[in-house]
Amino acid sequence: MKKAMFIPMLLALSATMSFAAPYKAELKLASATSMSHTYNVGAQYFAKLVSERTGGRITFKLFPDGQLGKGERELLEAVQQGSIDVYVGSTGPLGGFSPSIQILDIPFLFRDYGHVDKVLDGSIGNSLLADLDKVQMKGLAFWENGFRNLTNSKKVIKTPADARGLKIRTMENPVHIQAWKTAGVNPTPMAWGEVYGALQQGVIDGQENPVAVILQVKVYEVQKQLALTQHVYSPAVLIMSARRWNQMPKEDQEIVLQAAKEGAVYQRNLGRQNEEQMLAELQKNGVTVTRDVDKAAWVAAMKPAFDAFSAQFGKEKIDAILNTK
Ligand code: EAX
Repeated sequence: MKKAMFIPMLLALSATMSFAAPYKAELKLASATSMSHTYNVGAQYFAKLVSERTGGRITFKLFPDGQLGKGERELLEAVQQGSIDVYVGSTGPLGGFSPSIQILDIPFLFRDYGHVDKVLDGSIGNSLLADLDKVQMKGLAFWENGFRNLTNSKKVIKTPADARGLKIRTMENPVHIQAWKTAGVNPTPMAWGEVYGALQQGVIDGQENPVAVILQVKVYEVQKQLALTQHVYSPAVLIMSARRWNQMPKEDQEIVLQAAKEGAVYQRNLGRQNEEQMLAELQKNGVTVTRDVDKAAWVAAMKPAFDAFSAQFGKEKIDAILNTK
């Protein structure tokens, strides 16, 4: 080929090839709980997978302890607006953004962890995550908060009658609020960042959370009675802002999604495999753990809420969850 032709062809070729720099970003990942809590131990594992699989192009900076928002509702607002890139936390306030997810908050809906995994990792869970696309969020995967248990500063609690009249903090979640009302308790919805102080000052008598939160976020320092009511399963979720998600090339989106799923298995097991050890730790810190809770009495006490929300979400949807084997 004549030299005179070669140069213009090379220039034309280089002009057509895209030399865009590979996508690179450090993403802000926020939560309301401590760095030692399963959310952030899981988030470090997730971040490691993504960084390794993108050759270090995509990394994460973790902001635990509500540094970027005093409660999970505020953090979710920030993810929706795109000022936080990734949220890891409970689905408690998420119903205020995507109502369909509140079906998961119905008391005594889930039998055990096996039932939880089949529902959340199957078509029902996938559909609930897909609903988040409508509210500028990309639901990456369900992680786990756990089965919620009741703590208080006053007395041993075995039955709803023991808890009658106590002021119990709940998440900002109408299903939980209704459930506690029907159980004869005074529910006080409150952002997580305000709970420790309110318990310390005696503004509220108790709160309810999974064992991992009670230990790893030091609730035991201000609550010495723990009743293993397991009255509701509390999912967690890893959510990316749609703004950030849409910036990512497809291959990076796939890497992030796969790491979120692998992170879900790892993070769920952190709470499940260590629950007995965490309970022993709580007892060492002066907590009285009541295991012989009258479960049937709690199911009966919260049943009006269960029935009310079955009507609201549709009996067929509830049955689809109950009948998942
Ligand atoms: O997600 O607000 C709550 O009680 C949540 O369970 C806690 O922040 C962990």
